[in-house]
Order: sequence, then C-alpha cells, then structure tokens
Amino acid sequence: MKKKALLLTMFVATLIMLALPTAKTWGEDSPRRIEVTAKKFSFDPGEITLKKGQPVVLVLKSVDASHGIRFRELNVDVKVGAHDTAEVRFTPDKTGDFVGHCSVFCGTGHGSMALKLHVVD
Ligand SMILES: [Cu+2]
Repeated sequence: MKKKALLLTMFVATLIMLALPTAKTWGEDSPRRIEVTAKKFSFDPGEITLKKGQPVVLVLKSVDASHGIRFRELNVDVKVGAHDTAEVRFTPDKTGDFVGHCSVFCGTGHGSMALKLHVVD
C-alpha cells in the first residue's frame, strides 16, 4: 500500500516536471513586445501607449548608428549598438505622459530624438 502511494507520488512529480518548462515558456511569451526603430534622428513609431502595471518588452532596433532611449521617470534606459537590437523589460508603475530621449550622442539631430510614451490605467 505504501509502495503504491510512493509510486503515485513519483508519477505525479514526473508529470509536474514535464509540464514546468512549457509553463515557463508561456510565462516568458506573455509580456507585450513593442518594437521601436531608431534612426538618425527619430524613433518609429514616435509615440506609444502602454497600460499601467502591464509588463512590456521594448525592443529597440537601430538601422544606422548607436542610439538609446531613456525614460528617466520610469527608470528605463536601454542602449543599442549600430545596426543592432536591444531589449528592455519593464512595467510602467505610474500613469501620465513621458518623453524619452536618445541616450547615446548620435550626431547633430540627437537632441531632437524623442519618443512619446503615454501610460494609461
Ligand atoms: Cu542620439
């Protein structure tokens, strides 16, 4: 009787272990991915809207030089190399309108590179 219970426990444990990697993959896929292209001297799209408390992955892709994007109020700063892609995962914890600026000096129009971010409830 005890042996049967032990076997059953092991069987259930094996099932759980087999199911776990799948569950993990699902979890990693859930944050919304937002792709933003950086080029001299703008971001595309230039404006994005996020939901407060909802995790997102910001994927920053550069089609020319090194760029970056920083939202100081949200503690977000990601840099991307020339012709490269970088990701940052974050969860907006406050609502409002924020302006992110390019955080890597990239030339004469660097100061005007901005990405508007709206965080709504
Ligand atoms: Cu720049």
